[in-house]
Amino acid sequence: PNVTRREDYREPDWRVPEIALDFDLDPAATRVRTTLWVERNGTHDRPLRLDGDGLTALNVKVDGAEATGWHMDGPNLVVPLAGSAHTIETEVEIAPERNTQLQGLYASSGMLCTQCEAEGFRRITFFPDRPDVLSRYKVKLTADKTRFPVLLANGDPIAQGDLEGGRHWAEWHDPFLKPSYLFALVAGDLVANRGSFTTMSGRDVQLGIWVRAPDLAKTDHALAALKLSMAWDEKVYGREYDLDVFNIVAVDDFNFGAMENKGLNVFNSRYILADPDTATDYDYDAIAAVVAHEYFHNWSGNRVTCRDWFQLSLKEGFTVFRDQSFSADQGSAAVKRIEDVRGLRASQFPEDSGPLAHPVRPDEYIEISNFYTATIYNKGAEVIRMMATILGPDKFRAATDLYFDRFDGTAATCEDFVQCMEQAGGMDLTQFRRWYSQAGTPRVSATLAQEGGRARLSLRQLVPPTPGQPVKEPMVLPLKLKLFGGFTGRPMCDEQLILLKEDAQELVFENLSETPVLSINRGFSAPIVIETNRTAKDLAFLSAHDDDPFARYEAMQQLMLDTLVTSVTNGSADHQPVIDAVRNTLTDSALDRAFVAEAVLLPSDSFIGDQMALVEPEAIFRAREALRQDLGTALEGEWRAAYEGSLANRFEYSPSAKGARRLKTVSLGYIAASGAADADELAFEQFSRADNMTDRQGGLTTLVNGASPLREEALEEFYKRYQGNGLVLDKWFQAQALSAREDTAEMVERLSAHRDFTLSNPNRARSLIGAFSVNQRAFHHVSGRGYRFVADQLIALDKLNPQTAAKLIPPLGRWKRFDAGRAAKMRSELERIVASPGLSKDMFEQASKSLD
Ligand code: HT7
Ligand code: ZN
Repeated sequence: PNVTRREDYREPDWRVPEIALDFDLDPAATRVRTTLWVERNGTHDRPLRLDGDGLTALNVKVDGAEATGWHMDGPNLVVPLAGSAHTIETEVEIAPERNTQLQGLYASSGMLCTQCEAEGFRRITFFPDRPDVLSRYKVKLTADKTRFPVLLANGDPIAQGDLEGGRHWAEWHDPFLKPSYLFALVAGDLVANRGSFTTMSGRDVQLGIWVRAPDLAKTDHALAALKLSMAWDEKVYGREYDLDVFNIVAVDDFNFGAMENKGLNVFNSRYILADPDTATDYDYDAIAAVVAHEYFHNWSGNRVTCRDWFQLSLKEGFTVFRDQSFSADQGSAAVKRIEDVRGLRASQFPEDSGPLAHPVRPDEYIEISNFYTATIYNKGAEVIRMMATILGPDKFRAATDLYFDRFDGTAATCEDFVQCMEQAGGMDLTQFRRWYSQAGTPRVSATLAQEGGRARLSLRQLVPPTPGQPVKEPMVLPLKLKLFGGFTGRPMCDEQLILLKEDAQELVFENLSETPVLSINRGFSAPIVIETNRTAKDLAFLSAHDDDPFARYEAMQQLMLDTLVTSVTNGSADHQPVIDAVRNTLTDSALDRAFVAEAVLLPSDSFIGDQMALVEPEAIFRAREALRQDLGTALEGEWRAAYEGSLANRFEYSPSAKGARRLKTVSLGYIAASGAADADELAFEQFSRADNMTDRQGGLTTLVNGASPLREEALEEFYKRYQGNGLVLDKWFQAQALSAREDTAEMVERLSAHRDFTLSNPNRARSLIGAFSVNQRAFHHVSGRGYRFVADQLIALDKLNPQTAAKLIPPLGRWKRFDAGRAAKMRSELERIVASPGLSKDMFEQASKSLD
């Protein structure tokens, strides 16, 4: 397969300032008539090349006359042109109902919708399908009025009318220049939850959340989140919405979370639909975050888009940073930061240390869809966050204003963004740019040594080699730090921001009156791994006294991790320091319940494995269970008190009620781990009496990890209650795939034959296959059955939906971290995948790179 390289970027040969699309919609055969107004870009004699994917040109006209000189070059249409400006008309026929890839125009639960990012527009019509070709779109949609009473596209509605034979039409114009990946249409039998928003300059915007009629009652939360997002972007970034309408449509079959098409966002229904009976607090938060993310793209992505796909993090990293800041402002900023860092460590750190590691601005790809990664999104967001930290809030805002003003209506680069930061920040970010070009998570060692009243902090950084990048230059690492008196617990200095730029740097602190304890990388100011010479006592001290909540959480995590790693390595460890520290946090009534729930949770099996040169899944599982059991037993009274103290009367979605529910289920987990005789009944009672999905799921997952007969009863009851609800059934599959039981691999295999399991719905495929493959103990079952099962499923899924299949490859690619027996089995499954007949380029790229 072809490799696309960043260094090969060239401006487009032809611009397309205007396009008119005429769709005659039908699930079996949709006609697409396209008119392009094209202009030669510069002086050259190259023909017009229009990308296509699976299209047959039924008709090609140039300047109104039937054209003869055109030809196909593989999937693409090539039209020789003599002058500098022409109109080109093409006609194709496509079959949305046969589109299982969910790219281009496809059918989902009776509606027709599109997904064009990154290269799906070429599956709809011939076009220079690249993000630096910006056009003004006019779209006409015609369809059967009974099946598709609602016809939506980007921009503002212009006109509509009825036709003979039960058909009708609608026309939409989008006045803003946009690339083809932001094109969208939706046709379906839909209803809207409508709202309105008055922008800061006083314009009224009509809002609509479109769903199928039975789901209408589940759209209030998404609509409220949209209004909050619109107000937040005005207040925090000075960015106002620009069209008269903003529509969101929920669809059941979707490869990703959502899509920011101009004025017509299309969402995976799991990020829209919520009511207390079917959505967890996690779902509610995710809905608000994704609604905000897609809305924020209107500026960071749509008004200013990307020049080429290597610049993807320009819009994605920045927009994730924006949605993280938005969510932090809605509730507890500390808990949000903990959740984001946990997510980064669970998905991006492993990517950065494995065979698929790539820079935030990659240098090459085979299939761009494989680069919608945690590195582009989440590490990209950390890179923006570091620039915001270095510049400070006022200069950062001045820099983003400059960026939006300077590049509005254009396709920009990461370099353009950094230059705005430099100009408004009045600083040189030459070395900082390495965050865009070097892959790998930097490792920093921080050693504090005391000599009388003076302490010396020695810092060293190392950026590990990654595929294609054996040698690295030092990065700029913004580290927030502070010292605390180990005796009095008092801060010994104000928080400092230091920039670690060299391989090694030293800092000296004078006039110290007591032994200092180091608090470093506070707020996770740099996305790095940090090793310190802090003792268990220091960590326990910080977990109780640090005045930065993140650092407090981090100290507890490090204490737990050190204990667990010792236990895996030596067969046992002293659990007492962890027990004491957890007791301290759990009984500190001044702390927010949501924070407590995060702080007392043990690191996951996978994260423990990530700390070890050789991952031993069973030993890790045993060590973690032993610590869980000891914590459960030693603190049983405290867990019960926390459990009872968190029993809310009625469901309410508020930060404090969410915190209480979270702590309740965490406490339930520890009570179960203690082996208490009534634990199963307690879990079942929580499960069956719950008035909300968070509590119900908490009870269910606790039972699913165990062996009580109530386990089956709860699973059956849950299944019967939610049989018709796909999103909730996903939770049923996922809970079982994530079970800590010994026989999970076997059960998951059985579930793959369940009548409700299907690979054709991405959410369902991810709920079983995706969840199972991150269940370290089950997936890495020594027999290799987990690897075989996942490979079989992915080979089958690739035939339907290569994008979704390829995204599920990474867990198999971590073979280097495991013993020779497991590594050989993982490799042989990857080899089997690579050798599968008709393999997609998506899967080929992921699986073949994973073998290196
Ligand atoms: N910008 C959107 C990306 C996206 C996507 C990418 C590949 C395949 C399908 C997709 N659906 C949406 C989502 C976002 O970051 O907002
Ligand atoms: Zn995005």
